[in-house]
Amino acid sequence: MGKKDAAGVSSDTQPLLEKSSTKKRLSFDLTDHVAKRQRIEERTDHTRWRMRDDKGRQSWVYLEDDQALQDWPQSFADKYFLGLPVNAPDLPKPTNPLDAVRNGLEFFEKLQLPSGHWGCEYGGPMFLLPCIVIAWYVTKTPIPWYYATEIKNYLFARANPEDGGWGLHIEGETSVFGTSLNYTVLRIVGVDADHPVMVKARATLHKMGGATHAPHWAKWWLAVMGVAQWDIVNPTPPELWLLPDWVPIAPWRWWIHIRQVFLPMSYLWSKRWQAEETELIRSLRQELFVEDWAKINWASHRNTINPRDNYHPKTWVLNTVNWCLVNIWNPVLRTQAIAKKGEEWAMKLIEMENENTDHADLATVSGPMNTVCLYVKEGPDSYAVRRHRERAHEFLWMKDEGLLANGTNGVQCWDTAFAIQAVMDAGLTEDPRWRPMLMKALEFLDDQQIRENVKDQDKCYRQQRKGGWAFSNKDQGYAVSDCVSEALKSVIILQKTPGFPTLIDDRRIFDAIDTLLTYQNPSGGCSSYEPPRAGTWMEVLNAAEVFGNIMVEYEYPECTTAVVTALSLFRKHWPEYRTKEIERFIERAVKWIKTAQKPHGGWYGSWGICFTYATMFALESLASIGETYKNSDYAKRGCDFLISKQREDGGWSEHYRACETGEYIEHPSGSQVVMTAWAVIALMKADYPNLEHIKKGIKLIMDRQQSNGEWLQEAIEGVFNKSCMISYPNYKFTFTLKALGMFARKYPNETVV
Ligand code: LAN
Repeated sequence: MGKKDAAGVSSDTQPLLEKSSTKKRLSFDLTDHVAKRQRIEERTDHTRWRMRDDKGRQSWVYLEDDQALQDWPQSFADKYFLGLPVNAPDLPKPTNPLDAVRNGLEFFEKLQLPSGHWGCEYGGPMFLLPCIVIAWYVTKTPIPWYYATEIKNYLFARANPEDGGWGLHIEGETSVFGTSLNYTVLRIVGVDADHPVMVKARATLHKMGGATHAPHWAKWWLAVMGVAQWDIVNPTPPELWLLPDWVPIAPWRWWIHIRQVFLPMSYLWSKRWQAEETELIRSLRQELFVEDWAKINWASHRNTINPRDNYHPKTWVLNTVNWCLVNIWNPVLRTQAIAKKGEEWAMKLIEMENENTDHADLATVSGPMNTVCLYVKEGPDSYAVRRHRERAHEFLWMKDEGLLANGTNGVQCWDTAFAIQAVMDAGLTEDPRWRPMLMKALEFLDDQQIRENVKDQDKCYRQQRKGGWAFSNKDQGYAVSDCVSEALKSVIILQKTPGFPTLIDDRRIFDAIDTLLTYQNPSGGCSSYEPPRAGTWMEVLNAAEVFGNIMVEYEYPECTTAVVTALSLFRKHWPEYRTKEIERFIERAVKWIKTAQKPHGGWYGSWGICFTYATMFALESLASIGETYKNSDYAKRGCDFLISKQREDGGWSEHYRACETGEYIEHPSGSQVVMTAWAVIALMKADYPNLEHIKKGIKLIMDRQQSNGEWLQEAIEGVFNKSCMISYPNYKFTFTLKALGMFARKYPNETVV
């Protein structure tokens, strides 16, 4: 890649810190940026975009220079991501599931990136791009014209065709959150207020009450911009970080994402910092509100919210706490010294996060917020700010519709682990045809294993992570129970396959196991990043309004199963290592899975939609201890639940609203390949006896495969915090392949075509 990078890559995406004249260039750009209008075009030339994969750090580069264009040709994967013709050849029509797997792999292999992983768009949430773009604006970070142009195109493409607004996520109904922030983004990237798209969006925003009706996070961003006044923002006092650790509500006990968002929020709220006033900011004050801006009683709108944004209404407890903070704590009791101490400790924690992630930060909300905090604290040219600026590129993704923000800095380790397992499930790991692809994938996971705990782990409230894997890459470095598990399984599978080297030695495998064993909760189940540090009662303090289940960790059938299956595989190969603990862990974990079954027989999914996803995992857990349809009532009821949802055409199709409501809901657009794959995998794991149901599902998956081996994108697959959906585009490859491969191996004599 080095050679390509050297060749005239647009200067705006070139790593800033590698330039000798950075300081000079930046100070020029900053004044320029404020004075001049943002340059924006109708579209960019899509043949000039390239995905740069620097050992699993992904960023999109726009080649303005013709010579660079020739030196760095567009790859198959680049074209695929951009929706350009890839001209993948037609393959012989498969007559059985295993041939369909081979065709699928033929296509999917071409999407493997140079460092050995699979990447993809990880969009869906519509509040992430605003975090990045507003942070750029208030920190006077220049926005390259080709970013501005494609951000505009993406948001235009994603505006609700009826009312012109934007929702919480791409399939969601229009909300004040989505509309107020994305409208602001469009103005920042240079779209005029009288553009028809803006006129329509503004009318919709006003119908919903305008920005005074936005949820907490939007009000916070607008206050940072100076478009709203700080009095409209419910309090986020940084002095909460000064509470002793034993205090039941102390923030270190909150879910990692909410505490990492609260951290920068609290810092800037305390400072009541606002960006330098500009023409645009003055104009937005007129555009975003229904009321006359000068006359708005900001404090009276702290709790004003449009019902569409109010998924989790604030509890009376939180409202009372907020009232006390606003009316007693802030004006009477909060001394300068306390505020200063709180701010200082919050900043220290932000700095530790930067150090631990090399300024990439946990995800796409806290990262941009931290950028602004550092800009305020250290000034525009500090190392931390410049490093944040360049790492922001790793959160952006370019596709046919334009430029969007990913939920994290990629899905590298996660999708790579599933890709390996799909090949394993089809029994093709020893086939020399797939060895180079698998070898590269193994090398990637080898490189991405986290080798050390973070510095001062206890001080910054982090969880043990040594030997683990993150969802994205090791730079981000947050080990997650199921990411560690899936990666570990894939490594063990390959390293135990004849012909593959042992890149990760036993000690490193044991490190992963040691970390995995820390994830079990007293109940037996496993959560995501850390075992829960407080009870679910903490949800009474959920201030975000738009999300559910956000304040603490919960136990999840998905995470629990991943750990169970990883430990089960591990103990087959290393029966001597921490034997008793592993045995007990598995026993207690599966017991918990049983308690989590819903009366209808399914399990609620928190990270995929919804009952179909989690039921697949739960049935796999049961199967891992030998409980299947014929000998387990739990497994039987799980299968019966899935069978009751199978559609006429053999497929399954669950709508994202199931995640919000907790009831299974059919997707109006009919069967979905990914969900069908989840359901048939579940039935096969549970040894469901009536093969006809499984065969019908397998046939649907095969029928949907294109002649070049690929599957096309259908409805959104993933979810978080109950209300926000997120895309997992590689699932249409990894889970379909897994389902077909499992079928081929389990029922080698069955035909489906
Ligand atoms: C993710 C992505 C991966 C996901 C799985 C590994 C699939 C899951 O099994 C465990 C939880 C995890 C790691 C997860 C947690 C929440 C994330 C990070 C996300 C859904 C991606 C984006 C989301 C994050 C919270 C978005 C920012 C929004 C906030 C509410 C802070």
